[in-house]
Amino acid sequence: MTPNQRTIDSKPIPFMDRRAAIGRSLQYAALTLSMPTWAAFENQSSQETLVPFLDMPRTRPNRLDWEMLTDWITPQDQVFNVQHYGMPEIDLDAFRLTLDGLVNKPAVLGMDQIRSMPKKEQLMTLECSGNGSSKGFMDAVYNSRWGGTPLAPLLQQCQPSSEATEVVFYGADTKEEVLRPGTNRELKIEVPFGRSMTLKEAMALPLLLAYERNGAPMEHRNGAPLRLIVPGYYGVANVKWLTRIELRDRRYMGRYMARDYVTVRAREQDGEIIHEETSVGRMNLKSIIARVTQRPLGQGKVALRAYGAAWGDGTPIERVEVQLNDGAWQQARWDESSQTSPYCWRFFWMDLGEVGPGDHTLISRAIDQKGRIQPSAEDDEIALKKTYWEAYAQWPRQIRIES
Ligand SMILES: Nc1nc2c(c(=O)[nH]1)N[C@H]1C(S)=C(S)[C@@H](COP(=O)(O)O)O[C@H]1N2
Ligand SMILES: [Mo]
Repeated sequence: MTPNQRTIDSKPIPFMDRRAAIGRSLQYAALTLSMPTWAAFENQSSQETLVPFLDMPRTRPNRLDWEMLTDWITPQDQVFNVQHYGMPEIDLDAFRLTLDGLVNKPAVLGMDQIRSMPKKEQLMTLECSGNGSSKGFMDAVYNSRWGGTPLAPLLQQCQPSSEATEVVFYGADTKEEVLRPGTNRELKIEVPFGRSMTLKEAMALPLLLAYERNGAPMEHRNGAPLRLIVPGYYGVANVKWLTRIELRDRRYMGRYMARDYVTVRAREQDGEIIHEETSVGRMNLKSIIARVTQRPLGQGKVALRAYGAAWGDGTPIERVEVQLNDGAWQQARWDESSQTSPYCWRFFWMDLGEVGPGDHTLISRAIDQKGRIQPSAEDDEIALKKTYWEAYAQWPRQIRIES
């Protein structure tokens, strides 16, 4: 396996101890002048310096660097990758997309044909549903302008038969899966990575067959030559190296639809605990504080400011609130430099006023137009969730102001 073929690393990343964090704050102090700015902050002060988080893992290549976040569209060198079956080798000349199954007009399309179809751009924040499940896995999210052709008209051209209810998307990456391992019913099957949705959903969502990211040809690691883009859904639905779209009349139960990326939640009903298992699909409302800065006020006091991002399933986010220590929730301001698009994150910022030396905790929560509030780790919605997928709880950030 080459380093590129590694799937996400589930081992915890070593965390900085206190001394290292202080060392880092000194290192940042020296970097003051080059600290990135978010364009909209009219009143951003040149005296602002970064207050490093005490619990932030080291920045890794090809991952989002929250504290240095500047761009609304994530630069390619901060884009993470997940591929459960490794990266497939693809012969670009021989590459074809097949649309078959319960359609009256199956199609086999080369990339030239796909590129000659009507082009559309779709802005979308893509997040792995495991992102936020631990301190070591907080950086698997990125925002892009995807370019490609909409799927719905193409499906229509293939004339789905009246029995078709399900659309399955397969990647070129395959692996041997073992069912009922270690039993006398053990079964080994070679399967492609696959995900599905109902035909109704596939026609209603603005799905895109994408071949560009940010106006440039998409990179192989992001799914080139062709990937599915599913606005409002977690990363797993966005099948890379898309080679086949199959229509059928029964549910697809592949590993990443039905056995893995399954969320288990407990719920009490009539005094009994019921466990619900659902396939990871639509994204949840989420926000995070990305960066905290301080500005000296004299006599050991500083003024704190927090910057962050909020995103969800496409429902407009009404507001983000920030809490300092055990204080009241205060409404943050939107960063007007970042665009607004329903399927993308929005950047926010908030002045938190004056604080003294010591440790402080900052938390953010998003609230959407349906009235949903991003839950805390203690709320049943999260506390009774048994699996780590869909990690959208409020995330407390710890900082230390040195005396
Ligand atoms: N073909 C294929 N597509 C895939 C996967 C995969 O393993 N194979 N992983 C999915 C998961 S779990 C995530 S989070 C996203 C990551 O997309 P990226 O590598 O472009 O960041 O790809 C999705 N698409
Ligand atoms: Mo993922």
